[in-house]
Amino acid sequence: MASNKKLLVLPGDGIGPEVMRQVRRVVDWMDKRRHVSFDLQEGLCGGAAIDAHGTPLTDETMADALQVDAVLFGSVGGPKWDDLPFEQKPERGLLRLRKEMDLFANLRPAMVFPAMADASSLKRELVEGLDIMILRELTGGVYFGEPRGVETLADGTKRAVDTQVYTTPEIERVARVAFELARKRGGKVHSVEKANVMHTGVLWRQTVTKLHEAEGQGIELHHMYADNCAMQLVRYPKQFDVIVTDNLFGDMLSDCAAMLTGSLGMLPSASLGAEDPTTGRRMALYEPVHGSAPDIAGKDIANPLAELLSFAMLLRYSFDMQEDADMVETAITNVLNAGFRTADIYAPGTAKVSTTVMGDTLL
Ligand code: GGG
Repeated sequence: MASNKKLLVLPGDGIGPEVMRQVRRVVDWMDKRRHVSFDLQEGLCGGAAIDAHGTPLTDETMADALQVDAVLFGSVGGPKWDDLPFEQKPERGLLRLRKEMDLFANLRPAMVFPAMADASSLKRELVEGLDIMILRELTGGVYFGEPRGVETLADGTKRAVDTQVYTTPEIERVARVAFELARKRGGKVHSVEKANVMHTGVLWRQTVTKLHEAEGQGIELHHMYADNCAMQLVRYPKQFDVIVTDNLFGDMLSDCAAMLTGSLGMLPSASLGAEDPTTGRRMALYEPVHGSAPDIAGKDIANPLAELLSFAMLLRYSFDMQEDADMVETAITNVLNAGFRTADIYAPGTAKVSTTVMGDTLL
């Protein structure tokens, strides 16, 4: 029977295909046991696409991504492609997807599972029950700003330039998502920038303040410098509910928050575009926060939970399958409660298992 749930799976490089395999097993399980099927196609992105087609993302795969209901992504990159020119590197495939799908809102929840409080880099009492949402602006800022590049000056010196650019509409639309999220959560937003030293930071702060006055009724808004936010995350993380910040600071602060949850291998993400006012359709890509981890690729030791949690977010946000999303998250809670751990979250007294066995146990 044809499914109306069109899904494009892009496992990517390194540990991407290994962790994605465990999601595919859950998809098969759902098909057999819950009679939920997806119109699923798999494609290449990153180094895998460079090897097969000479480009990190073909136009065909880009077109597929634009017409499906959701993309489930793995990870890209690796030393094999380090020497390629910058614009041809594996990461450009992912950045092109984000830009052309206009996925400006990257939701990165950092949640501490009950059984994982002792795996955190902080003391149990500081992280027990922690639930933070980091909202990273994903299609602007220094990752995309022009001019950018490297030039060689007359004296042979090299000069590299990246440009941080933000406009008021770009800031407004992500801040609006932050307020919407906070309204459904703890009602608090920390807007994070460097208004003391960056023009984009000043504009960010002014724009968020103005939007808050107009649309942020009932939301407690705080402004914080990014360096202070990094410190506060490791000092007293429970002060945060929603953190909204730019592309670069969001990348760094969410890795920092990952260690509060025990491992980067535990952090999922959802990248969402704007909702089409007539169809209600919204472009979406889901991926673990972690990269391709080439040092452990092919060893069957990677943690598949961030990819599985990303799949649960996909079920929740793109397919409104709340019960199935709950089921995946509950299964993850249960395997952790039962003491199963991949190497990155292993602690004495727990059972160290491979990627595949973590998938077996979850099923
Ligand atoms: N699953 C995340 C991933 O593969 N990251 C590699 C990458 O391209 N990172 C750049 C970024 O996230 O900004």
